[in-house]
Amino acid sequence: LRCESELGDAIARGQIIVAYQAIVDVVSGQTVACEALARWQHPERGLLLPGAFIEIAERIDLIDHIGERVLRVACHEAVSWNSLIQVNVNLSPRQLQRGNFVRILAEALHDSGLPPTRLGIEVTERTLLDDDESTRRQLADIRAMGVKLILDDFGSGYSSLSYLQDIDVDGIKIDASFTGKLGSNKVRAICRMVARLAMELNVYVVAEGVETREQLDWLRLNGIAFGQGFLLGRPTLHAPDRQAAYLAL
Ligand code: G
Ligand code: G
Ligand code: MN
Ligand code: NA
Repeated sequence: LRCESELGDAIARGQIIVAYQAIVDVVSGQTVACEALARWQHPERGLLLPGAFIEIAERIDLIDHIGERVLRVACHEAVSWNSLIQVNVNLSPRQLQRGNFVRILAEALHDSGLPPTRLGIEVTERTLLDDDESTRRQLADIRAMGVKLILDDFGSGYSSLSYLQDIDVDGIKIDASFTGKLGSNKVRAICRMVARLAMELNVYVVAEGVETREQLDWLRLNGIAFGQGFLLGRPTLHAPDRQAAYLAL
């Protein structure tokens, strides 16, 4: 595929850019954090979403480079924003297999001047599947630096609960597939259970994929403090708005 050979050059040519999507306090509407999302500014095909290239990048072993690029750009841009919100970067499992991620992270923080406490790393259950000593140590090292660790897509895998038992995290993100089905009694029960679990573990919860007013109201009334989704803000190529337009007073 032409895409594959172009992807290597894309990184070198600075065509991998970063969009930011707000993570919002569902009560106040204030943006408290954001998620950095890779975009490929393709010279002919326009702005490409991760669905068009992240899987390819993982397959042909370029995800380390893209991940490092997104990390560096996100740190560099976030340090110049007026607001001091946290910026979360996604980590692909491959990036931990190399064993040098903690050094890359330290460099990105040092070179940008972003305080570690303003950075979050989102890991999925896929990252934790190869449950080896090296993975655990690197995740512990990330937290020891003061960087937040967030379990992404929570509930979508096979052993969400056992991962929570095994590793220490600062936050969890409820997968958008649950948020989209809050009309179901079962899904509401699951989400209330996750809110309770998070409270007892002293971690914060973000519901992903918030698209409707009804979903937002339900989260607010059921102790899920934060939301992310098109209702609260689309990914943008600049700093996210301080206040979700939807909830602006
Ligand atoms: O922006 P969009 O919603 O299309 O992103 C789709 C998915 O691609 C997200 O769920 C996210 O996990 C993944 N993704 C986006 N940017 C990155 C990145 O920089 N690194 C990795 N590993 N995944 C990313
Ligand atoms: O890391 P993760 O793959 O969960 O990233 C979230 C992805 O979901 C982003 O690529 C973003 O563009 C997408 N997304 C964000 N908000 C919404 C939403 O409200 N609805 C839908 N369908 N997708 C969303
Ligand atoms: Mn994510
Ligand atoms: Na997610």
